[in-house]
Amino acid sequence: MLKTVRTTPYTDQKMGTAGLRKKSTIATQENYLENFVQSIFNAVGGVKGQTFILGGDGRYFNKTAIQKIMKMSAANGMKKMIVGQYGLMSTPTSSRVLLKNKADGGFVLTASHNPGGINGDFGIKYAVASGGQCPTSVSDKIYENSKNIQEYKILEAPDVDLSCLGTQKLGDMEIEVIDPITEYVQMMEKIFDFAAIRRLFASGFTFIFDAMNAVTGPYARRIFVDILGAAPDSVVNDVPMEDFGGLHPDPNLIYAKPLVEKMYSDNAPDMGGANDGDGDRNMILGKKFFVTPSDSLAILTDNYKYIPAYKNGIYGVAKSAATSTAVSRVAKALNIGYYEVPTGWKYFCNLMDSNRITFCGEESFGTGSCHIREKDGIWAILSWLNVIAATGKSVEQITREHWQKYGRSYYMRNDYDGIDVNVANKLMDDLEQRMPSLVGKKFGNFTVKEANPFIYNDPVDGSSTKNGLIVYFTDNSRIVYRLSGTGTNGATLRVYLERYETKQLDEDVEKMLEELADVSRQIGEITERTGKVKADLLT
Ligand code: G16
Repeated sequence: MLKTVRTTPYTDQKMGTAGLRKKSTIATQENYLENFVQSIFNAVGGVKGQTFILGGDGRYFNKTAIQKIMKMSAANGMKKMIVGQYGLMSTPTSSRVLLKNKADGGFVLTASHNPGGINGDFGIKYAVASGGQCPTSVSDKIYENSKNIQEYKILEAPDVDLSCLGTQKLGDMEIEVIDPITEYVQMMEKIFDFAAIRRLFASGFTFIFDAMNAVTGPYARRIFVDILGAAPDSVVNDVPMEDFGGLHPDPNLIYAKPLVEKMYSDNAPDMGGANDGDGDRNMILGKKFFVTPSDSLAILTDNYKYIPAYKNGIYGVAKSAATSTAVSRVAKALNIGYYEVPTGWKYFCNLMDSNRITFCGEESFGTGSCHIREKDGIWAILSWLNVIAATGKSVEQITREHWQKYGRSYYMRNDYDGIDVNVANKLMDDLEQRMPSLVGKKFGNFTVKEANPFIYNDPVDGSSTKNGLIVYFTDNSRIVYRLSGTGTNGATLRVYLERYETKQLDEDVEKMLEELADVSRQIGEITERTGKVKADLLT
């Protein structure tokens, strides 16, 4: 039976960098999810007759939310919903399924790399027909709608069984339950040289992949072990759990600690990798060796010809402004297009749709290509495996040869967490005001050459976005300041440090960037304003 439920608005449903992210305790409040979903449907002019994709990373509230969304979609006249078996689907798979079926939209229930569970976070990523996250113009409309919502529609019906593949009905809406892993595998097989990677594993190449108890566990087992022949124990933490088994599913040196320890031990495998909660982020490690996401993008771009899907050439490459400039040097050498965009994968999508770029990536452990409109964690790991299989070189060798050829961007992100939102906003506003007066000033060994807010003018739709503040120094070093758009606990100030060197110097990145980190605190007046003498997290 169709029911119209009266509701009262929540005023905090503004989407961040990628969708809505909230503490689980907030997301599970009465009508909270329902208000948000109905606001989306209202903002896009209704979903009657449309097809949507639905899945999630399996975190707490995933199961309940999926049932609610299916029933609301049916009540709003949707024609068809394609749902992942057991309600699971990674973000990259969702983008693929959306594009393949020419669907009108899609939801991935995830707070990405944020922890899960009752005391963790929940979230919703909303993708549009292009396969990418909804643009700001759409999320603004949804937010306006959410502030005035009075009612939502829902079907009163028993829960849908999502364990069996195939088609069923919910009211008048068709529900197709699919195996998302098969969908994903079919796409990867077309991109990579699976035979070469199979030979690599057969030759004794050792590997470990940490799925962090999140959505990519079953994908990794099927692809790396069952299909490519890696040893069965090379995929760990591969059962998706509602609280990720207490792990923080953010694949970086801090949160993927057990993997990092293994890769830095004497019996380290040849390569290590990890993904985040919803499978769009990745980390790459060699034996006692870490590849920064910025270098990873540059290296994959430089080696595109080894990957079958790209061997005939790539259009160009893009990175977020905060990401190191490593890939810019590769783009120049290859004579391909090069773009710098604001933080947020959605900004790459127009560039892909218009064939301006093939590869893109961000410092926040996101790498991908135009095969979909999201970043793709397993794609990145397979890319490295493919390059290793083709060149016969180790992760470290590939990276060091890259630095020799192009020089090295010593790079690090400093996060100052849990700052009062007003303090953080004022810090950024005041710094922006002070920027012109910084030019020409000397801070220790660093002299400011230029200091501007980063403004992106989209070459396709003409929209303009301001995101972050950049200070350039005369020696080609840079500091980028921006506030995170994905946190759920006060504000996080991110400070990105980069120093470019052509000589082989110290291996200790933290030491190499020590003075620049001090300079970043001085310029941003970080300690005076936040009381923090050091960053809370270095990645
Ligand atoms: C999301 C976006 C990414 C972006 C990241 C930035 O990642 O999809 O494109 O780089 O947020 O996060 P912040 O604003 O906190 O720096 P994900 O993996 O959380 O979806």
